[in-house]
Amino acid sequence: IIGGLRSTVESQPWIAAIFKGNGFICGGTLISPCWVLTAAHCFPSSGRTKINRYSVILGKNAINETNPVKEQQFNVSELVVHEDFDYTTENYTHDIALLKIEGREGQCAVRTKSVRTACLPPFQQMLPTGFYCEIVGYGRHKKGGFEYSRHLKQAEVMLISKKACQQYYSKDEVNRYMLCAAGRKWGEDACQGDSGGPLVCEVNHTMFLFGIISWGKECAEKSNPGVYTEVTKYNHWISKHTGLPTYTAG
Ligand code: 4AZ
Repeated sequence: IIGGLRSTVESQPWIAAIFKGNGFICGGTLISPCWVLTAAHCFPSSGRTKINRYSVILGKNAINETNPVKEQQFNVSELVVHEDFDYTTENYTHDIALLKIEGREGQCAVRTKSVRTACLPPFQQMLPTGFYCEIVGYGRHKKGGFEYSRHLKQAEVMLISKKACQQYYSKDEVNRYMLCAAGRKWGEDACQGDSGGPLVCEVNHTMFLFGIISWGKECAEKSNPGVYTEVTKYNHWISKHTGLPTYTAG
């Protein structure tokens, strides 16, 4: 995350850190005790990728630090990459994937001060242009830098209309399955390593997952909004694969 502030898992308890072996690969969001929503492009050889190498840690304040009191660690028992995501093109349509998580004793996540779910907004619900939301992640923290943040970060970004976003990019690149957001003066943005993580928006005092950090041209550059998978286009897909209701509030 470029710009913004250092965060804590207590303020973003739905953040998930996804690892392949010992290496951190992507962010994710806990949407129910057993399911993490993330980006399809985190799983290159998609489809039937070997899931036994992946693990998910919830309640993690920093990638290089371990706090057994706050953290909950899981294996991945199912990986569902969207059927229509095509890794071979430069096109990031349907950049969405689900991980079913399973602890050592077969358990799912337990709600604590550092671990809880974000809600799924209703199908096709739209927030107005200019609405402020939060992005969260462990990725690059400096414009032009290569280093990942040592701590969880969050930043405020403003939703941009699809029309405006298609003018910054193009109609081919930004379609109806995506939403765009940018910092107040382009100073806040998601960056490499933040992919898969949440764009959450507060509605009725409840945090809803509206976007999955997906792509963008560079990071925090003027006229290059961040592009997100629009979660409210996928309620039925999520429900079909998880058995969750299409809308989860409270
Ligand atoms: C990435 O490489 C990435 N500025 C994610 C988000 C953005 C750029 C790159 C948006 O994962």
